[in-house]
Amino acid sequence: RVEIPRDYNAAHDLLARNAQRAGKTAFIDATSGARLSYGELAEQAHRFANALRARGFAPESRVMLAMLDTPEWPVVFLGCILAGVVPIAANTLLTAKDFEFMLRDSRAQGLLVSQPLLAGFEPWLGQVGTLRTVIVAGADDAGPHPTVAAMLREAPATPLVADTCSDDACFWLYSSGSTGTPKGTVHLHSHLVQTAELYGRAVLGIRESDVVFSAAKLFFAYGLGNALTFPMSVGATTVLLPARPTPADVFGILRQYQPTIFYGVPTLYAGLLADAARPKRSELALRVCTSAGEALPAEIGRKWTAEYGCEILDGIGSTEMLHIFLSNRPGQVRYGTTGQAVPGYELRIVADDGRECGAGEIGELQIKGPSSALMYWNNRAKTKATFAGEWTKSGDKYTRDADGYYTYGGRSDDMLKVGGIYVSPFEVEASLMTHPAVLEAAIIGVADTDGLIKPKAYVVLKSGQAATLDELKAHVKAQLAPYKYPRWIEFVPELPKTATGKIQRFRLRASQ
Ligand code: 3SK
Repeated sequence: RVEIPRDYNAAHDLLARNAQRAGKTAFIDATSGARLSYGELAEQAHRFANALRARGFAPESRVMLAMLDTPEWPVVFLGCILAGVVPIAANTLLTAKDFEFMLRDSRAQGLLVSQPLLAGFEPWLGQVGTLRTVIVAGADDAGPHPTVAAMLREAPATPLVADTCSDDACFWLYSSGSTGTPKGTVHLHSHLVQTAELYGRAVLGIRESDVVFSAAKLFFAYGLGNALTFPMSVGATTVLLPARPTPADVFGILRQYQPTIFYGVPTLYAGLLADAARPKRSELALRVCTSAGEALPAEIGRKWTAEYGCEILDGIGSTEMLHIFLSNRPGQVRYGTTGQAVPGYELRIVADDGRECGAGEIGELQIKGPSSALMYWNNRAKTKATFAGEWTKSGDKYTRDADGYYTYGGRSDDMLKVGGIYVSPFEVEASLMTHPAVLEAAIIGVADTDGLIKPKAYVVLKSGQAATLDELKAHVKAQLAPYKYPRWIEFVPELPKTATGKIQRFRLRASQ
């Protein structure tokens, strides 16, 4: 456990750690090639903090970020925290409906949105009464809206650090809910640096000379640690990519910028290994790779190590715990397992009757550690169900062997993880059922040929109605975030149900 002083501001700490590295590159935009040094980052973050104050954003007010990964992202995130304003990093892949919900739920007074995303927000933003200011990133002029660039020009660089303490709310992330309703997960000032020290430094061994690239975006807890907290905690350099990474993008970055740490997800590793134009080992500088989001199939890990001579440290974290608490370690990797507890976190596996499981027995993984979120905003029932005193329930089933290695055994609920992102079956089912030909639908996760989970739909059509598979897929794609649509659809005469009418998804899973 890392000791953090009572009077503490997380952004100030991360910037102060690099005060002697003013000339060193902190962030590189892989698309434009633009670089931001640690000195520029500190100056711009303070300017942005002053600009927020000048516009009336008081400490503890909230601002939502719907921003692409560019060097402006850390400037505004850290600037908010310096000002005591609480940034809410939101998934830019979500729909207008999701954003409207999150803005109303959080009562954010400001929205920071990247110029290319603005058009999707404008038609409905006026209806969110609590939102006072929309600030546009990645633009010099955004018509009626102020821009980050103009705010930085106009505000002084005078150091501004709000009077915060280590237990104050620092930032939020929205975690996907099992009903499809996102939950505002409140993290404290002490949490960023805890994850950097316990996982970034102690497991990854991140150091000043590292160059890092994360396929997971900064708005994910995984990406935030990978690409902002960990590199800033030691003065390393981060390459950012605004777009969703294709294998060609990733290999382009690995070749051009020579990252030493690459943070991926299993689906992407499978895509990279299948890329006929993949580089040779000698063209890259990788020393360690990580995987999270969903269990890494052992075969993908073995193939990657054989090809690139570098291990993938498969681990698991959560939005609630902020980063990885269970992971393989360099030199001790056992593919097919999620590794061992990250020192600083305690793990236990609990059976359905509340008993702690012994070796080899399956149960729910629970975590105790210093980065556990304070609560879900405005959601007492779900807060109580997840944060049980010092222990946080993961909703994941695990077994532990006699050596302390943990193996994933599925979810405790019906949620699936697709490409590392939670998908609620209820949300996809509800979307399918808005199609005029669909009577009922059930979604389960099914492994593709690489062993990676994707949504599969079982659909009951209304009597006398017809629909094609492509039509139903397109219907869901038009309503939900793109990764949520069912890759396979099977028409069935009826769904298996309990006596009280609940869909028995476990019976559909067993029929696979
Ligand atoms: O999905 C994960 O395993 C994960 C890892 C780090 C941080 C957050 C998450 C959800």
